[in-house]
Amino acid sequence: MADVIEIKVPDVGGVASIDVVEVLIKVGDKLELDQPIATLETDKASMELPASVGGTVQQVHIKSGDKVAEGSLVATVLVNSASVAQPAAAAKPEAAAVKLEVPTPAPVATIQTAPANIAETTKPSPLATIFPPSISHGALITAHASPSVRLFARELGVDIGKITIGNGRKGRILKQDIQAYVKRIISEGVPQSSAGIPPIPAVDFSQFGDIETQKLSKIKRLTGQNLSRVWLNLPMVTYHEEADITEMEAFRVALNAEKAKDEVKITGLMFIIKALVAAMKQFPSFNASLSSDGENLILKKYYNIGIAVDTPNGLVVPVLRNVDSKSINQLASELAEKSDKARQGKLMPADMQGGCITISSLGGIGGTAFTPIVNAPEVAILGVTRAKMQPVWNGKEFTPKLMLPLDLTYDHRVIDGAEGARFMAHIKQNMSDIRRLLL
Ligand code: CAO
Repeated sequence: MADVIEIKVPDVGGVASIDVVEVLIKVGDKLELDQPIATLETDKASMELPASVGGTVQQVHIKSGDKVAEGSLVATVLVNSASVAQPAAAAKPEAAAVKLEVPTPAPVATIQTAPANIAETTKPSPLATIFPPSISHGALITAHASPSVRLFARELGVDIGKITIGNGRKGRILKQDIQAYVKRIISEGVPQSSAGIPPIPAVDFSQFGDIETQKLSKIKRLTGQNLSRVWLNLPMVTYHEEADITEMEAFRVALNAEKAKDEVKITGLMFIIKALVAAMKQFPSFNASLSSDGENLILKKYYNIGIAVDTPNGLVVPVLRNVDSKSINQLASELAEKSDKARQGKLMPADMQGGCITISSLGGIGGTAFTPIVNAPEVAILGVTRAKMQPVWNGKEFTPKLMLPLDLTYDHRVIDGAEGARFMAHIKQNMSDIRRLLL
C-alpha cells in the first residue's frame, strides 16, 4: 500500500526567508532516501535539502527563485507504506516540520566559513587553495555551487574552481554549467592544470562587453610554455646594477661616425656582449648548466650568447657563436643579419641552439629596470634598459654621467647572491672602462 508523504522545509535556524536556488527533482522521479531534492540558500549558508523518504515524486511545490520558510511544502512523495518507518528510525534530532511523522533530516549545509566545507570537496577548489575558507574570500568560494553540483563536477573530474560564474541566480554554478564546461573542454581541448598548480579560472569576458579572439602565434605559444616551465622550476633572483658608460658611448659614437652609410652601426649591445663574456670567463659557473638530475654542474668552454629579438610573431633568441673570438664589428653585422632573419621568420632551429647565456635588451625602447626570466637550462640572463644621463657624485661634485641599468636574473640553485653581485660588479667595471676588455 502507498502513502503520500509531504516533505517540508525544516527549521534552518529561524531564518524567515529562504531562497530556492535549484530544484533537483521533477514529477515522476524515483527518489532515494537522503537524495538531494533542492538547494536552498540563506544569507549565511547554502544547503541541500535531502529527501526524508524514498519513493516516487508525485508533485513538486517549489521552483527555482521561490522564497520559502520553515514548514513550506517542498514536494509530495508516494511511498510504499512499509518503507515509511525506516527513515523515522534514522531521524536526526534537528529534523522537523514534516507530516505523517516522517522527519526531514537537517539540511546538509555548505557553511561558507566553517572547516566542514573543506571536507565537502575531496580536493579543494583552486580558489580555495588561494583563499582559504577562513578568510573573507571564502564566501566567494563556497556560495556558488551546491554540494550536488560539486559532487557532479567531481564525478566528471571537473575542477569546479575553473568555472567562475554560472548561469544560476547570482552567478551560481548549475549542473548545466558543468555539462557545458565539459563539452567545451572536449571540443576545444582546454588544458587542465598540472602538478596541482591552481589554474587561472576561465572567464566569459563577453558578458562584460565586446571581445575579439585572436589565435596566438606558434612562437608565442611555445615561448609561453617554456617561460611557464622555467618560472615553475627555477628559484630566480634578479639583481640590479648601473654602469657608467659615458666614455664607452663617446667611443661608440666616434666609431659610428667613421662608418660609411651602408655599414652596420655599432650599438652599446656589442660592448655589453664583450663585457659579459669577460665576466663569464672570470666566473665560470655563469657559463654552465645544471645536469637534469640536479647533481652536477656542466661547465662550458665555449662562449655563445643568445640575444632576445622582438619580432612581430613574438620573442626569438638567435645565438651568436664563439663571441669571444669575434670583433665588435663582426658581432654587429652578425646580430643585424640574425635579427633581420628573425623578424622575417627565417631563422633555422640551429640558429637558436647552443646558447650559454642570454641578453634581453630593451634599451632601444626604454625602461629603467625589469626582471627577465632565465632561458633555462642556461643559469642566467642579463637584462638591459635605457641609458640615462644622471648626476653622479665623484667625491667633490656632481658630474653628468651616462648610466646604463643592468638586470641580472640567475638560477639561485647555481649562483649565490654574492657571486651574482661580483659578476655584475665585473661587468660594470668593464663597461665603465672598456680598455679593461683588452686585458
Ligand atoms: N640605452 C640607450 N639607447 C639604446 C640602448 C640603451 N640601453 N640600447 C639601444 N639603444 C639605442 C641604439 O643605440 C639605437 O640608437 P640609434 O637608433 O640612434 O642608432 C636604438 O636604441 C635602437 O637600437 P636597437 O634596439 O635596434 O639595437 P640593439 O643592438 O640595442 O638591440 C635587439 C638589438 C635585436 C636586441 C633589439 O632590436 C631587440 O629586439 N630588442 C628587444 C628584445 C626583447 O624584446 N626583450 C624582451 C624579452 S623578455 O625578457
